Amino acid sequence: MRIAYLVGTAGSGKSSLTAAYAEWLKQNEQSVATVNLDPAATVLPYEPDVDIREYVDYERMMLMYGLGPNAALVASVREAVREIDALYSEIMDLSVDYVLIDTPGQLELFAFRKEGRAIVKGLKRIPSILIYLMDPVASQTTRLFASSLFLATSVYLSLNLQTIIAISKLDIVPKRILKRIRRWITSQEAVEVDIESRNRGMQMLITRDIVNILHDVGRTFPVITVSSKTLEGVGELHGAVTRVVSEGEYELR
Ligand SMILES: Nc1nc2c(ncn2[C@@H]2O[C@H](COP(=O)(O)OP(=O)(O)OP(=O)(O)O)[C@@H](O)[C@H]2O)c(=O)[nH]1
Ligand SMILES: [Mg+2]
Repeated sequence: MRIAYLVGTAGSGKSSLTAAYAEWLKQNEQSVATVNLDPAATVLPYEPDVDIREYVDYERMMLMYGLGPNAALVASVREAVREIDALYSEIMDLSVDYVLIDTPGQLELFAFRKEGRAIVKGLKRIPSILIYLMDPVASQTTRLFASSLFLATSVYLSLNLQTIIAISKLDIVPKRILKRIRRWITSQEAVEVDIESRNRGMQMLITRDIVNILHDVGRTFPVITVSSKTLEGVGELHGAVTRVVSEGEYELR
């Protein structure tokens, strides 16, 4: 059994890719289960096999404790963490090859708070990796790209799981933009030239410094472009998942 967490900013395509990747695995005769970790999800593009909403009631959290939407999310995930052993058993009982875990829209809730880390740690007995969804629409200038790379690296530092970057929405984003983002990830020289020609002053210096520091890390992440609508790139993503999983794991401390 292997776990892939799908993590990314709000609307980056986590739930869609969970559905698409699960469909692709089924088409290719692999056993797969999907897990929804978003307590506030109302409609999902897949039928989750394991669902955090069975463990916690997000609406009740809001009403009972007078919480706002984000505080109620934090409280809900905290409550679910108390049930981590039950969650682990439920996943193990599915006895599938691949478990795809769709994480909450609020990236910081899962990636940077102790509740998210506690879930990853609680399920760490199962070899786990991270698929970081990079939204190409939110990465198309050099400055946005630097922010995206920074965020992907931050998630990696926080969760300490082997990471694959999946650039989403391949079918709707112009090919030239996707090509440019891939080039920025693979060639430090290319990204530096573009940063210097497209920015000025402090913005240019900060963007260049961030990319200089993070480029070597970013290059170690496999980068795949995928469409959850057409399934283009999903086979390549699976190839990267099996490769990365066989390379071993990191310890979450
Ligand atoms: N055309 C196209 N649309 C996509 C793709 N992936 C996601 N979308 C659309 O982008 C929007 C957001 O997708 P979701 O899968 O809900 O994104 P998410 O990251 O789960 O969103 P939150 O959980 O709310 O943060 C939806 O309208 C999807 O239909 C894709 O590959 N192609
Ligand atoms: Mg979602």
